[in-house]
Amino acid sequence: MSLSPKDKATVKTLWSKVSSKADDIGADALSRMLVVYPQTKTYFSHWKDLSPGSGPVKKHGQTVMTGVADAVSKIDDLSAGLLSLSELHAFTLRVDPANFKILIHNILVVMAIMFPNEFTPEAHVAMDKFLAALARALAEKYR
Ligand code: HNI
Repeated sequence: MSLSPKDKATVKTLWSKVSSKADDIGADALSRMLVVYPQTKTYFSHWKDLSPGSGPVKKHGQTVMTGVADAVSKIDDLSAGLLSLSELHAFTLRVDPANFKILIHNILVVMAIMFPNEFTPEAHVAMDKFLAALARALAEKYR
């Protein structure tokens, strides 16, 4: 499941094509997560409006995608690169790591919808591997 040098190059190429729309990807992915997997709403009960495309959903979608962009730049060592973000989610936010898989699934779905031409089978498998590695790195501090 680890990323080959070719997978890494493919992720970087796909990211370079989609990153200008990162805010939109984040907003839609987070919107879908909250609708399709409503159990995830518990972490955001302090928001006034959790409906798709609301202000806080857009803002946090942006925040999450900043984390994804950061992870792309640290693709060679995600465990070290995402250490403090993992600690934040584990110890401070106490997010159940099962939810990482849910969010990355939604990010993948939205990329496929928004970039059907760029989302080739090869790009799909590389991005899927990368997001799974990102989720594993985020879950690292839970043990
Ligand atoms: Ni997550 C805050 C990145 C998954 C709940 N999250 C952040 C921040 C980043 C981030 C970046 C801001 C950190 C800071 O303030 O220093 N989160 C990511 C990434 C993923 C992810 C890259 C996986 C792709 N987070 C999740 C999931 C949940 C989640 C799956 C819950 C379902 N995150 C939160 C919460 C906060 C948060 C809650 C604090 C937000 C707030 O404003 O209260």
